[in-house]
Amino acid sequence: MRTQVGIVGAGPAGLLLSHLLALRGIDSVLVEIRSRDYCEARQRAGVLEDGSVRLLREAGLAQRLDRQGLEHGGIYLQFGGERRHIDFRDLTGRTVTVYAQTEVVKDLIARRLADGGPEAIHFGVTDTQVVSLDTDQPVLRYTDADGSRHEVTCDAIAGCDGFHGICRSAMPRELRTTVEREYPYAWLGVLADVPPSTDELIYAHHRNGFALHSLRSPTISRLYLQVAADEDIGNWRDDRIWAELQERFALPGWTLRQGPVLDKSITAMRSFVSAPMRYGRLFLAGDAAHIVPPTGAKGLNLALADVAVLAPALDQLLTGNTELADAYSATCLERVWRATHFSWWMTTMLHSTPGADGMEAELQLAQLRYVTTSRAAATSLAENYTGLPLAAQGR
Ligand code: RFL
Ligand code: PHB
Repeated sequence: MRTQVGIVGAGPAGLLLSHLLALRGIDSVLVEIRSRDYCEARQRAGVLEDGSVRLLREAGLAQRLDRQGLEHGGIYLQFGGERRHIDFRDLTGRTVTVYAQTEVVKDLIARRLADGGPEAIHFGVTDTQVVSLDTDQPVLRYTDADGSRHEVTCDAIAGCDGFHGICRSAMPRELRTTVEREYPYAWLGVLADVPPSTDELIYAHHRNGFALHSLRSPTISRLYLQVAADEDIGNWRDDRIWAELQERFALPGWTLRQGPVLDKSITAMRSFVSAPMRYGRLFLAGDAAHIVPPTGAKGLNLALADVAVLAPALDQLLTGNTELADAYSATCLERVWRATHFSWWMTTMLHSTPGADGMEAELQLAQLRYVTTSRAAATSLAENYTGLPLAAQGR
């Protein structure tokens, strides 16, 4: 078999890349180890930057997003018994949109299958391999859901297979640099069948630990609690989760509505960057190359931004011009490191570090007071949260 671009992984990065390439008349084969149902149900991110929304709109993918996405003009930061608003619209003229990653993935899968037919995405594959990466005919191998082995000769391969994928480690170890930090806490995420108790997201700093009130729709809330890094989900019955959320969000005159818990899980917190994002004809995009802690709501947005740079670079590469492909890694890494810094900054400002001394606690409060009272400091948060201007993305 032959295709122009082999794509490993049907997460947001791989799916959007396959669509952007199709818009340019470029063929791709997309392979995914999980089932379609699994990909569509996986609970993850919820906030799209202004630039991500525009990217999806320009790619003709925003019909449902424009109807169901909830535009938010700011966030609340809560600490020391007060809840203060950061007004993104006023500070930057930009907003973010709450639209779950599950919905982005559903829209992308539906569109690829409608445009490319059932062969556009191969779900449920096993034993994915990428080889001959330093030649101009790299090869993608996989076993399909019926057990047949396939070998696809490509012009380029995109490794969009997430943090636990196989593509990153297919690059020679001595040519890769990885920088990593694990945080001494995790997030317990809860999906609850109850209307949100807030009009915009609440990021709460509390002595018991951080809490976040987000949402999925006018009837579904998404809530997070900081828990120990090695926490066992079995220790968190629903009534304990609600009691802890009530305590961390407590504010006179405000009530947190409770409802049935639909889903709960624990996510580790880490920062990770592997560079460069290219080896020969293999290009990494999204979580395959970098991970940020979720406090800055950046992971999904970075994945989309990478492939917005990759699609034109591959288009040019296929015509024999390597200029954009040669610049791909550096272009993406500039945005990745900005987001890595912002996500680290939000994370360390808002969480309680186990064993921290009184100095650290006071420094966090001083920073929170500053960012909610200085227009300059608030603008810095707002422009990072809503996303870098598209010009810095190389588009
Ligand atoms: P994805 O979404 O992980 O998709 C990668 C896809 O590749 C498949 N795959 C393979 N396919 C074929 N062959 C192989 N050998 C393969 N190995 C893996 C996987 O099954 C999967 O379908 O990566 P992508 O596209 O780069 O998208 C990135 C985003 O998903 C990610 O950055 C965010 O969701 C991060 N993230 C969160 N971000 C937020 O902003 N807020 C959150 O609340 C939030 N929660 C999360 C998260 C990431 C998580 N992960 C990765 C464990 C919660 C979790 C659990
Ligand atoms: C979410 O809605 O899942 C969400 C929102 C903001 C974050 C992280 C996760 O910072």
